[in-house]
Amino acid sequence: MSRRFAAVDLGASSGRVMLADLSDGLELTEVRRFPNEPVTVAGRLQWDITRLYSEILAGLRDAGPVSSVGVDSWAVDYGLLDASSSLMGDPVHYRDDRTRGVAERVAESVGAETLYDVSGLQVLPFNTIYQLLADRLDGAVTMLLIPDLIGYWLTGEVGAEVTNASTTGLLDVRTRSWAFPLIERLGLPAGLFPPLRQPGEAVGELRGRAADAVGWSAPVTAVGSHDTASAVAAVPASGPAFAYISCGTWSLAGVELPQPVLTPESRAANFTNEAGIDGTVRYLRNVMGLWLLQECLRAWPGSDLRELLSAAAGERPFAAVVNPDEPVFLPPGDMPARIAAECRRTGQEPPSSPAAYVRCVLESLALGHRLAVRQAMELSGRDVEVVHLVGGGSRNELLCQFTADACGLPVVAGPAEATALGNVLVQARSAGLVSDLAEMRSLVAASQPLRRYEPSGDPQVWEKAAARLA
Ligand code: LFR
Repeated sequence: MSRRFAAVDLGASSGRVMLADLSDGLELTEVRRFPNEPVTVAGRLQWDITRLYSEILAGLRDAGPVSSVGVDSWAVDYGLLDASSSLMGDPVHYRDDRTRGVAERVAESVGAETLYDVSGLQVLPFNTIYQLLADRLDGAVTMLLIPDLIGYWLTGEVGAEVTNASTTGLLDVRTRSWAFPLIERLGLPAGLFPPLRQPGEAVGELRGRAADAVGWSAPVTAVGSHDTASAVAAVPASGPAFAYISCGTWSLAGVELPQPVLTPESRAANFTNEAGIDGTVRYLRNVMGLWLLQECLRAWPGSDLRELLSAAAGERPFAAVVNPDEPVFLPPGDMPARIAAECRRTGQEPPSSPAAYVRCVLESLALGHRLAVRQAMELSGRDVEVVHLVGGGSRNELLCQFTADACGLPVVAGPAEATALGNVLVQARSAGLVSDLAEMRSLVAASQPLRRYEPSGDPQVWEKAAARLA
């Protein structure tokens, strides 16, 4: 058996097929990277899923034969299959506004406490539960979350991988099975929800037209198919006293726990208990993340991120800060204009140049990281000595340093490709090459470049800035 594994990793702004070789340590190479550009069709923001699928096939073909393939993506979104197992339409993007008001209605009818007690999930307007209630489900026979849909097209096998299923709001946080009493109470058809599978289990064999297009076949293995679950699995921590920030389009900031935290305080702070691999709980909150920066860059065509970041380092500290999690920042659109409006609303002068906007975004995000890490520690009682910042954001030196300063804790940055690493390591474990989560993490620590940032400067200035957002 070869020691090569392929990871299909779909992010909200780009997808990639990565190849890992575990013959001698752990070597990861990028085989193919492709943009993920949502399309608005008849006023609805959608994922171009067939385009993504053809990129995946091309990437797998380029990767050459492997021992196994794993697929992960962003969470909550899904495709619906009809009675002939055809996709009923492109999956709708979680940033589409069709769920407006749905979460409030469900909280009124079922009770916010009940929902949290069943699923342990933070309320985000786009959770699958609210999307399903906003959709027309007539004719729908099966709901497949994005990685499960890709897995179905590759193998013909239907199922729901549990880490991603935990982001639907319809999985029982205690039993990790579908919450059928809640599903029925909401009037959702129970048959929509396919059997659950665990990370590490077989999905099926790459076959039919998919195998023809790829030119070889291999087993597809279920991984932590929620990208954040894979990223957390690859955090290069050596003991339990760590927090993590999986920083890309979103910053997912929290701690790893053996048990969920379902207290009223945890619900009030909108902390989530998502399923991690091996029964762990990803106790975290979504912070708006680099989306703020990505959308600024989209508004400034021709701008150069490297130049902006080095100019931002010289801008005046804390000239303006915003709460990164304001719901106005969620949809796509003119981000600088929304940041300016938010500054005015909170009595601050808006930034006056792109570099000043970038400074504002990075300081605001670091404040978001600080709050989420501190609350995760307080609400869970977990001691934290170090913050692991993984994902694409780990390449952003200014953000890493601000995060260390804001949290008052050392930040270990990297790996940038934590998600793909977590994906392949779960496959490698199923192949018997790695023993457990601890060994997976030490393999990452030993093989990937990491950089440590010590907290610097006067902690008071972050304290004061945080107070401005309170
Ligand atoms: C990160 C992520 C988050 C989820 C968001 C939407 O890529 O998966 O964990 O809340 O995207 O699906």
